[in-house]
Amino acid sequence: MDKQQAFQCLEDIQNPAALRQLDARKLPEIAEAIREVILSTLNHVGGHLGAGLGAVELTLALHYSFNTPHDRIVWDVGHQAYPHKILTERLDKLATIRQRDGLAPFPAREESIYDTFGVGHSSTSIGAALGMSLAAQHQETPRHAIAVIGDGGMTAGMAFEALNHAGHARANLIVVLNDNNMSISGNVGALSNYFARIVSSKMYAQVKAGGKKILERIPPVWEFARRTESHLRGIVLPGTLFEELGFNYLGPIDGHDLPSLLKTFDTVKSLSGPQLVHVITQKGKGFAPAEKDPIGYHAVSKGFYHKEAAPTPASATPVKAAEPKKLSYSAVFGQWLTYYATQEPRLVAITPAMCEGSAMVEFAKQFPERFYDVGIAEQHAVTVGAGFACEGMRPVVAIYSTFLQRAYDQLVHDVAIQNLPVLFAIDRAGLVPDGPTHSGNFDLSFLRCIPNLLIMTPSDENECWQMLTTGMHYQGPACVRYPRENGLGLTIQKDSQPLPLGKALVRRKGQRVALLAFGPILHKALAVGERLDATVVDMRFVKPLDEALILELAKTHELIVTLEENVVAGGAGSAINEVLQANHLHQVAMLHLGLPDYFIQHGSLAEMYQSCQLDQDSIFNRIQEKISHLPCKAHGFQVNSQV
Ligand SMILES: Cc1ncc(C[n+]2csc(CCOP(=O)(O)OP(=O)(O)O)c2C)c(N)n1
Repeated sequence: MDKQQAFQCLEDIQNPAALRQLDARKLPEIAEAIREVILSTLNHVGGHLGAGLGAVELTLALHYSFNTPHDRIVWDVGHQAYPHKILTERLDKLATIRQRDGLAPFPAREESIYDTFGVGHSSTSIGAALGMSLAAQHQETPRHAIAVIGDGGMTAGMAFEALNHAGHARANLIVVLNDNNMSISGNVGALSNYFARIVSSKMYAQVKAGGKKILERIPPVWEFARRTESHLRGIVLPGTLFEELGFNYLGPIDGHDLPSLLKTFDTVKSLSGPQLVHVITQKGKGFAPAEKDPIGYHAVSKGFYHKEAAPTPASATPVKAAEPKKLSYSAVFGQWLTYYATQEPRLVAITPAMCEGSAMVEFAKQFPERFYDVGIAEQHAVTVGAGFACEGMRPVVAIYSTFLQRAYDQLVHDVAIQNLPVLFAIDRAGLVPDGPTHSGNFDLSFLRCIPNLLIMTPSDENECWQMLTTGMHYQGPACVRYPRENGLGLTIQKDSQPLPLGKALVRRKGQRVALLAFGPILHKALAVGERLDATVVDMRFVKPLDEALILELAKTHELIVTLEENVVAGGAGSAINEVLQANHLHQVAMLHLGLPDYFIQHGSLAEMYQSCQLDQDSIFNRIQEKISHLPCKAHGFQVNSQV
């Protein structure tokens, strides 16, 4: 089926009600069309691929069997919801996904009545669907609530907290465990092994049923099989774990076999109490490269699939001068980790299921015994790090800013109160194109109020390296927070010494206005500083602050501007204001530039900065505007229009 045929096939099925009018025998053709639409669209715009391809039949079967949107389907994480968006009135908008004013990357309640719960972070679906089920009970509204959760999502404590509650409440809740044996990396942990054993024992049972007659004619083999059977029974009965938690277990079933799925969902609809349907799928199903490399095709950039592009003859390829390679901050962290592990034998590295995203693949390869992927379990990642630190090890917890939100109490209670030397490498700080669910906008505000923390904001990759080293040398908890972006292409000074704690760096001396920048926003400040002839400072430390320098600048300048990619509320700029107020320096004017008090929707980074006036021109204009309100404005500021 080509792209045009695929779109034609789906145009008549704009919503699940229309889908439910069709003969079930038509569903495989629709599945093929959905895959073609996803592949061709993502080839133009990029996005999450593998999980959606793996959930096509499951999505079709759910919308076909249940009366959506009256029945509530809650997707976990939401990166697998592209087929769902296609089937729920958004086929024509799929090409806008993840773009400004386009479809959100994940289900979003404001986008569609079919998106019952906003997601992006994993392992929320069971709890949310349980709430919906209990609400239906209160409201005396008969409806099904269905949580669809991956085997990766199931590794989080939250998922088990919800199972525990549902089993106890005897709620009418259906949990569909979409088991593809993958998180972003291969799924890890004892639970993942348990799922695999369920599947293999079921397969064994099927082989046994079909092959018993043949096997009986070969006694030694049958004897072996019989013994294996009793052994398997001893270690795993399908679904025991869930049944012990009060769920009725159904499965495992082939998640690409539509008749099986439909039959199972029809059965499950008539049952009351908590139900768990275990569905086996293949991530990337239907697209061979993604089936083979599910990690590489978890998410794709545009142009990943060259079916439509004319092949370029090798001789016609223009020879480009090699550009200096700009490493991402994540890559710098990954290199630092591998380098530093050779110097510090006590170093261990922990990731909550983000080995690739946090650039730890090389470390994991070189130091497998010092690498811990703990599954999607941010809270545990922090606490297990604290345990390591208690015993004199030097744990590094690599975690995205947005996911650290989950582990706040662990950070305070397990690490900071005990002043344990855990180094936090906080990635994806600030805005990211996925929008509010994944942006790391709050960490400076929620970190700086915790006693004992050292908090550093590198403005380039060299500083990032140095700060990681500084954090490793520090005898307490330390945080280095850096963005998703690339650095400047600098050569890294690998043998650099730890930085003096709490010392900022004056990068430009100017007059009257001082720009105090935290993190890579420094480079916008430097450009604006040139135009205004302002002093520009790379603050480096949010905690401890360079108080002496701040006080001096406040005494010698008329306006202090703070810049950070964090919400203004309670952020690093507020910290500077606190210092000034505590020292009775009221005469200096202040302007805090940072992220606003609303969520910034997905889009390109440039668009996101513009929308909240954190692009370079807006920064300049906002400072100019502030200057125009200063009491001494009559003196006039020299603005260098050439820069
Ligand atoms: C709290 C949280 N931590 C980490 C992530 C990053 N993340 C996105 S998808 C994913 C893997 C999910 O695996 P699974 O639930 O099995 O879904 P699959 O992709 O296999 O369908 C991870 C770790 C996240 N979204 N939320």
